[in-house]
Amino acid sequence: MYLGLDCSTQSLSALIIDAAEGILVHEASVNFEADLPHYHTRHGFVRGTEPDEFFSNPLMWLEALDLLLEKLVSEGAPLAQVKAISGSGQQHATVYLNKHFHQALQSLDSKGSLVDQLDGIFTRPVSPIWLDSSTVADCHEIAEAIGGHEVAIKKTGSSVTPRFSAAQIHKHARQFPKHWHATDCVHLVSSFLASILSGRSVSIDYGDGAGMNLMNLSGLCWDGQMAKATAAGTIDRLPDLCSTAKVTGAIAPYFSQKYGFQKSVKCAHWSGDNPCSLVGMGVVRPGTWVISLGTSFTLFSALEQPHTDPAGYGHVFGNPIGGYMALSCFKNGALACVALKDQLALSWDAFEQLLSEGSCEAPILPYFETEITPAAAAVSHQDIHPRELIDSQFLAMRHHTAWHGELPETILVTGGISRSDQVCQTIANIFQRPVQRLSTSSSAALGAAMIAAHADGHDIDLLSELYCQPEKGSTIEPDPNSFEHYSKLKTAYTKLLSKHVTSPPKPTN
Ligand code: XUL
Repeated sequence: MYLGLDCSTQSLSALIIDAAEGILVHEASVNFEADLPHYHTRHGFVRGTEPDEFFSNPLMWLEALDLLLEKLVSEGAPLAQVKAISGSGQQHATVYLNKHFHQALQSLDSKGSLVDQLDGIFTRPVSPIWLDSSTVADCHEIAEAIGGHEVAIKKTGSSVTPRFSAAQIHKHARQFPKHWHATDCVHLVSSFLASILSGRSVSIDYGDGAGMNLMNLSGLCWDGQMAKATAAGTIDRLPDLCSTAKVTGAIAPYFSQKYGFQKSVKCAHWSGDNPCSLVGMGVVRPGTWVISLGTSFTLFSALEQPHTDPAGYGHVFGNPIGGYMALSCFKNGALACVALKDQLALSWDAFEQLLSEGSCEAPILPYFETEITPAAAAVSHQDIHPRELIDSQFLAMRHHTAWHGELPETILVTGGISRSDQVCQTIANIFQRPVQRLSTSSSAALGAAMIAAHADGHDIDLLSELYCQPEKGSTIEPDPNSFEHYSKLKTAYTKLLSKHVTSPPKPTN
């Protein structure tokens, strides 16, 4: 059996698969806001004092890990039969660790908790997360130092991007030089939690490493010029890079003694949530697009060779199984839907009902928060109809993902909001392609479990066949009668965009 963990913005989840039987054995989750209220988060994060600053507390992730494993034990999950573990983390967020980190990991005592034993390892009590876009000035400085965004796009697959790790590190080193000086090591959420499980500092994988603006895509190594432009000493503070489905070693004794894992359980590297979802959706080979409808909405596809977005908003990451993936990320995803639902005091059922009745005559700019694709300020919306929001979100997605290339035959959807039939129909109509749901909505955790199985010798194509089949009868066909209506709305959206977003779009956000 194989365990996949997923540390997303809002929760830490576990999924166990039995790869020999091709079945899903157990699922459990800890919700940061509801289950760990003493971290005072809303949706798993807190806001900083500056506009567009978003943080999470890395201790919260550690406490969630103990809590989740306790939960799995109390629910009778077969932890003793797990052979390998991998995981997925929200991308880009950085964890700042001091020199005690290494020793602390080696001397963990299973009688204590992770939080009690590891609260002294950080040089920074918070981690800036992917929602943070308070680093625009830092991006300008980095871009200027390297000779422009085009250089970053060519080297790293992305323009210098505010939510990416390099900009976060630049800002931290600028604001708190002493704390930066005391920092021995910078990890991502994925490599940080992989290190905790392994009992030693492990590598960052190519999938998530590519979301830092620090990894040279073609060389699969840290880029000296990017690191130098980020902050003095960045390169010395970065762990090594490595391919994902490779074993880091055996699980730390803390976990085998406390939660009943075998001592021999293998830990594989973790990756970012989007690279893991690519695996969990069974699209590690080019030709299919996935739309993931989580906290952010993302559209991604596998690539054989890096292929970048000329507008500077899209990204290229590593594919955990080899090769690359293309991704566009819309910050105003599920959070915008929640904001409107709350504003109108609706239940999800009522929201869905209104979607089925309403029509959108003119698109809006669907930015309840500062948007990243395209870089745009929040817009204040009062009394809009859910149909106007949903149509506009997917018109925007269609517009900003043209660089991914030819439309695929089918689009796969995943994530919480994909449970809405109305949303899936809207995607089918706007892209004029059939949309299919897979049977799991936890594609990142499933992808992590599949990576663990693959690292232990299972064939990835076979695993995809076993676990990544569309739900029976889930295909939603596009309505050909909607084509004209959405063609008009697409033109209207492009006009609206050109009025509000300075053109040409600047690759800074
Ligand atoms: C991708 C991105 C988000 C986070 C959210 O670039 O920023 O999808 O990974 O989990």
